[in-house]
Formats: sequence, structure tokens, C-alpha cells
Amino acid sequence: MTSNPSAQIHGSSSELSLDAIDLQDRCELSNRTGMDSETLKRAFLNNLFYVQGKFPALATTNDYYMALAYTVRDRLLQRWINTAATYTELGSRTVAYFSAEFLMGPHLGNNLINLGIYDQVEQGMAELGLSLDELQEEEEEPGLGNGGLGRLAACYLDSLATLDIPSLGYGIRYEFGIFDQDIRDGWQVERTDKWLSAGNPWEIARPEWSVEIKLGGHTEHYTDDHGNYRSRWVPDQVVKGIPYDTPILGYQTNTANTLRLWTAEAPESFDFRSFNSGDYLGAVYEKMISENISKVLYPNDDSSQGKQLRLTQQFFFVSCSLQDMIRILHGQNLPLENFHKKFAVQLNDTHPAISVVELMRLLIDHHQMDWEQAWTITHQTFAYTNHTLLPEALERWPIELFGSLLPRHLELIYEINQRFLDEVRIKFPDDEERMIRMSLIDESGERYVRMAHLACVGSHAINGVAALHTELLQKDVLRDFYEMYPHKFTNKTNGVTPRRFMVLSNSQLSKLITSKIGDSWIKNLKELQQLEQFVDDAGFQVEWRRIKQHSKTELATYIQNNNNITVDPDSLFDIQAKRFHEYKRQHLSLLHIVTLYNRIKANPDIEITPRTFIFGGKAAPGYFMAKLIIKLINSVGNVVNRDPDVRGRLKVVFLKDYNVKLAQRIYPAADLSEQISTAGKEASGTGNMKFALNGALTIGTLDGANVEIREEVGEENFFLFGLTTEEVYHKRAHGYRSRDYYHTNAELKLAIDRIASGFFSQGDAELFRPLVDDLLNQDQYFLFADYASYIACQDQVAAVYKDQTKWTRMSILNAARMGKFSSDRSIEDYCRDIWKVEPVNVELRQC
Ligand code: NBG
Repeated sequence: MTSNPSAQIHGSSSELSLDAIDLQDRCELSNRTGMDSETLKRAFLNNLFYVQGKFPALATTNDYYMALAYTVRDRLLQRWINTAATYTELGSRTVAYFSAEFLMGPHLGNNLINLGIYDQVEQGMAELGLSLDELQEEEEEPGLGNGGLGRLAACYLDSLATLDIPSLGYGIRYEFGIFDQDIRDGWQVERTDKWLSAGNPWEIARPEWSVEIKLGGHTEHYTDDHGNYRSRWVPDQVVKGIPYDTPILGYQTNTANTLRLWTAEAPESFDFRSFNSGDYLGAVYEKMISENISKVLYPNDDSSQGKQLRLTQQFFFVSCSLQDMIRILHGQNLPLENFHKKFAVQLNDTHPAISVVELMRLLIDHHQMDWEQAWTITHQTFAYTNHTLLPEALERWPIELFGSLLPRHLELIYEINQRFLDEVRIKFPDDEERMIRMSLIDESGERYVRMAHLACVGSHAINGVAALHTELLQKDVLRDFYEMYPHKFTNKTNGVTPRRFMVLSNSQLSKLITSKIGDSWIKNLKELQQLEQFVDDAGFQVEWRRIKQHSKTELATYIQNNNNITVDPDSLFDIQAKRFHEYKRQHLSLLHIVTLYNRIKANPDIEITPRTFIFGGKAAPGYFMAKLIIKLINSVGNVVNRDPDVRGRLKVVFLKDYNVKLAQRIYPAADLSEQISTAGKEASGTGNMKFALNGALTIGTLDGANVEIREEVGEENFFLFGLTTEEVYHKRAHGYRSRDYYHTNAELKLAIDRIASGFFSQGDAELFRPLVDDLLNQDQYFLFADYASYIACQDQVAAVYKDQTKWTRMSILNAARMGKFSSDRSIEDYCRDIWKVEPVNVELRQC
């Protein structure tokens, strides 16, 4: 063991070795590391007294939660330190996952599962008269992400640690994460998320590893001592980045990796000169401006706004992270020339794409490397994951804005572009159009820097997140780059962690599965396949159904308490939970609800499979149409839920403030998972995987990972409807007219007319007009074209649900065949094909 156990993360040098800690001292530590119920209880009380400074009569639930969190954290730290020591000693190749978002969800439950002490702790707390469920409820989840992209990053960190891959997650420690969603009068209202207000026991600040970043100003040119022409960046602002580390423990392993998030601060937080001259506000101005950088997460999903603060955030965390990595490299006495050998950096979408230029700048300007070598290192370091096909989500920055914030980077981009276009010219002579299309600079109107192009040029690997998505990237969005660099492209289908989304959130189902096939499925999800042998076992089916029913009853209670709506756990729970976006088509599901309602109104005695429609999800605060769809769901719910003709056979529920915590309640309780985006729009989806893993059947289009889910579970166990991507392209090219569908489908017409007439809005025919008009005149997401096929498919769903044996069989087969969609499989694919990194075993020393 080396003398400095934590140099991998810390990089400082000290003479004190772990082995030097006196053995007796180490055993004193057992209070901090013991895993039996008695020690855990003792440690918990100890933390209540000596960390929280409370005793039971005065302690709040939060005090208890904190005391337990610190108890768990101690166990993490022991593994974390051993992990860092091992990596440092071996100089292990390390994955750095760069992401503007990490949607981690609550830490407590997950850490208990991964440590393997969930049951002990639950029992220990019960003996002290406390409920572990309640303590978990107390945790404010870090909502440092918008949706799928951020949650994927979190699943990947779990899998990296579980697979013993040395890795660091790098991102931003937003003071305010994704807003909390309230519903008032059916409308979404945003409230500030204050996740840090009660303190965060899972992180450790590391101010000693702060770095400085520059912003703004101009560049100067000079000739260096060796006669080389060089550039120097003279910034007009300097900001400090302070790292906060959170240990990320793998499942049943000693590996605890690091999530390192940066907070921005002014280098000098108080300007005494201004203060002394009487300028009180000026004295704190710089501090305020600097701290703004990490203040708030941009609440947009699948869209880009081109705001200066956003570019500043991106550059901030990327520059901090790269400087940090160079420090680690130096700490391990590795030469800078080995940067790409030590680190594999994954760019989670284009948000961190500026790192391509920042690494070039650090190597060339700070370390005097020549261009060719710097480019080789840079290009071999980075790999880029694309997460979207939507044109509005492809990031580009106006040249003016870019140059005023990052003048040196703009120079470097011009240079990279020139060299790149020379390459294009040689490969495709006399193809001026291609050069214009591929340039890093969009010059068709106002000039922009195209971040996806920069990411493609600066990376050695490019991937999409589902087979169809990668194919469409190659054929369409990134076609020129595919033709230029076919070898760079691969597909890496997304995955989800079964630890959080089964073991933790659906413990009953997990235990049933384990009782049948043992517990190795948790680390090797393909083993779920063994469940197929029980698919016709009546006893197993009964148990499977009982557990689903139990989860539905729990969700029904939650709905009663939160929405004051009574729902029947025997009804079909039909759920769509995800961000609100027109392409995801929550309003297509609404058209189905209104259609069923109309059928009942026309014939109150009609035979109908009782359903509870449950929606959850946030809309970007500036996205009017998405917010109007939320309002419409609540308006339809208000009418349908109360109409005596319905006799409770249909219920519509909007669950507010959808987040990871709520998702964990929802997935286990779903019978039907709605994955109904317009084909060719959803890059992958990951909710689709979590639902199916928990035994929900999917109704879906051939979009994103739905295609692969259907392949795995079998077409007879998947409710397919709708146009294919090709059909959508074809219709669009040949003049799609949604109105034709409206005029020829009586049920569709009635549904639209009812919404338009004000039936669901107390006679107000204006309220939903923007939505109705859009559907009648534009319908760019083809709701009307898919309506008939969707309704027919839903009728089939209703029929199958009546046959509970058949439904249960399909449900079991769905779960049993989800092995491919573990994030462990995704991470293994990345490790093998892109990162070329191997697992490192971490031994735990005594205590
Ligand atoms: C989202 C896609 C999803 C996908 C996740 C994770 C963005 C930009 N993209 O389909 O919309 O599952 O990324 O890959 O948020």
C-alpha cells in the first residue's frame, strides 16, 4: 500500500500511512464500520449525540435521518478510502463521466442495499421505535437533472462501481436543482428546489483541491523563448471551483467511486477596497456574479436555449474537471503525455463538448505541447454520446456570445475547423456543399458554433443510445460524419440499474424472484430468464399478482392522500410518467381517455374494463404547450372522475412533482406502460425499461429502445401500434394533413370537438384552442395519424386484461426477458468497445 491512500482523489502527499494507524485505534473504528444490527444501533445513537447534538426527546425526524445517514456514510468512507488507495497504487486507467446532469435520487436506501445492510438497519431502527421508511422519506433528493439523460448518468455510476471500474463522475453542484412542481387550478406552478437547506450528509467538501477558471477578456499573441508563435488568454474574470465529493458504492463490492461536483465561488469573496470606499453592494458583487454559475439547473429537457450562463456553466465544470484530472495525473507521477492512457472521458451529450477545446488549450498554452501531440491526446481521450434526434435540442452558440466569453477557445475552434475541413476536402474533393454542412461553424445566417460537430471531430468514438437511434444518426442527423468517420460510430443501448429500480423499490417482487432463482440476477440480470420456467406455475402466478396488487394498493393510498381521489386497485393501472413534451404525446393518451368517456356518455351501460390513468411529469417552465397539456389532463380528470355515468370505471390522476422518489413508487404499481412517442423522436427512453422490469406490459410505438424491448420480450407480449419512422418520414414528405383524419374518424372528431367546445373547461372554448388548432392544422407529431391504431390497440389491451391468467403470464415474461436492459450490460459494452478499461479489485483491510 502506498503512503497516500487518497491520492487518486486527493493528490496531496503525506507521510502518514493507513498501516501506521495504531491497531487499537483501528478497532475503535469498528463503531464506524461494523455491520451487525447492534453496532449499527450504537453508531446511530452515537451520531445522534455527537454529530447532531441531540437526544431523543429533542430530536426531529431530520435529526434521526442525519444520524442514520452519517452511520451509513462511515461504512462508505471505509470502502472509499480503500478504493482510492488501490487506484493510486496501481495508477489505474479511469473513466471520467462528464455530465451536466446527475439525477441521483435519494442516497440512503440505495446505499443500504449496496452495503447489504438494509434489513439489519430496518430491524435496528424498529427496535429503537423508528421506521426506516419514514427516515428515507425525510431525505431531500438531489434533483440535479431533468429527466432521462441525468438519470442515465446516475444508473451508469451505480454500474461502474458495481463492475469495479475505476471512475469519476464530474458535474455541477447546482444549489437549486430541478424545480418542485405544484399544481394549482390544474396548472403547473414551479417552486424553487432547496435540496441543500437541511444539509447534505453524503458529500464532503474538498476546498484544498479548488481550481481557478477564467472567463471573458481577450487574447494576446507573443513569440516564446523557442521562437514559437503563441497565444495568451487575458481574462476579465476569474472564478474558483470547489469540489464536493459523494462516494458511489457498488452493489456487494468494496468499490466506492467518486461523484465530484463543482461549486463556483469568487476567489476573494469580499472586496475590501470597495467596502472601505463605501460601496457595500460592490463589495459583494463579484461574489454574487461568480456564485451564479452553479446556482441553478436549466430546467429544459431535449431543447437548448443558447443562454450565456448555460455556456458558462458548461465551461466551468469542464475546465475544473480537466484541471483536476491533470492534478491527479501529476499526483501519480504520470507524464502529461499519458493523459489519454490514464483517462477515458465520456461526453454525456454536447453539454460538456467544450472540453475538447479546453484540453487543447491546457496542453498547448499551459504545458507548451505542440499541436499534433495535443490533438492526438485530446482526440484519444474523448468519446461522445448523442441523446437526441430533435433539431431544437442540438446545441449551437452564437459566435459573438462564444467569443466574448471564451475568446481563446474561439481561436482554437477556428484552427481545429481549418484542419478538419482540409481533411474533408481531401476525402471528398469538390464537394463544397458538404464542407458547408460539416463545418464547426454554421454560416447560413447568424454565425454559430455547432457543438455536436465539435464533439464528433474531437472524439474517437460516437454513439447513439438505442439501435434505431444510432441508425437514424448515421442515416440522417450525423450522416456526413458517419460517411467521414464510419469507424467512430457504434450503438450503446441504454440500461437501468436493477439495484435501485427493483431491489430497493420493489422489494417484494425481488424477494419472490430470489426465492425462485437465487439472487445472482441482481448482478447479472440475464438470469431473470430462469423465471420462464415458472410462467405457467399457478402458485407463482398468484404470488406475482398478489405483489402487483400490493404495490397498486400502496399507490392508491398515496393517491388518496395526495390527490384526494379514490382509485380502485383492481382497475387497470395505465401509467405515463416522464417529462412532458409534445413528441412524447401525453395528449394521445388523453384522446384515448376522452374517447372512452364519450363511449360511456353515449351508452352508460357499455361494458368497459375499469382503468386508472396515472400521469406524472414536469414541463419546462417556458414550454407553453406542454403546460397546457398538463392543464388538460387535470381538466378532463375533474369531469371524468365526478361524472356519475362513469360509475368509477375511469379515473384520471395527475401526480405532482414526479421525481426519482416518486418514480420508485410508480414503476412497481403499473400494469400498462405508455411509451407512445412519434416514431423517430425518442432516442431511447429508459422509463420503458423500468416499467417492463417491474412487470408492466408496454403499449408503444416502434421508437427508441421500444424496438429492442419488443424484440426481447416477444411481439406477442408487447402492444404495438402506430406508424414506423419511415412511414412518418414519408407522410411528412408528401404533405401530411391531420384534418383528413379528423373528418373521417367519428370518434376522433367527437373527442376533439368535446375538448374544443369547452366541455372540460366549464364552457370556456378558448382555453384549449391553441392545442386543438395545432392538432388540426399542424400536428407535427402525427397524433391523428396514429389515433385509430392506438385506440384499436388499447381495446385489445382492455380485452387481454380481463383474462388475468394471460395477463400475468405476459407480465412474467416481460420481466424475465429484460436482462439486456441492465445498465451493467451497457457499461460493459462501453468498457469493451470505447473505454478499453478493466475492472480493478479492491480489498478491504481490517476495521
Ligand atoms: C434523452 C432522450 C431519451 C433518452 C435519454 C438518455 C435528452 C437530451 N435526451 O430518449 O430524450 O433515454 O436521453 O439517453 O435528454
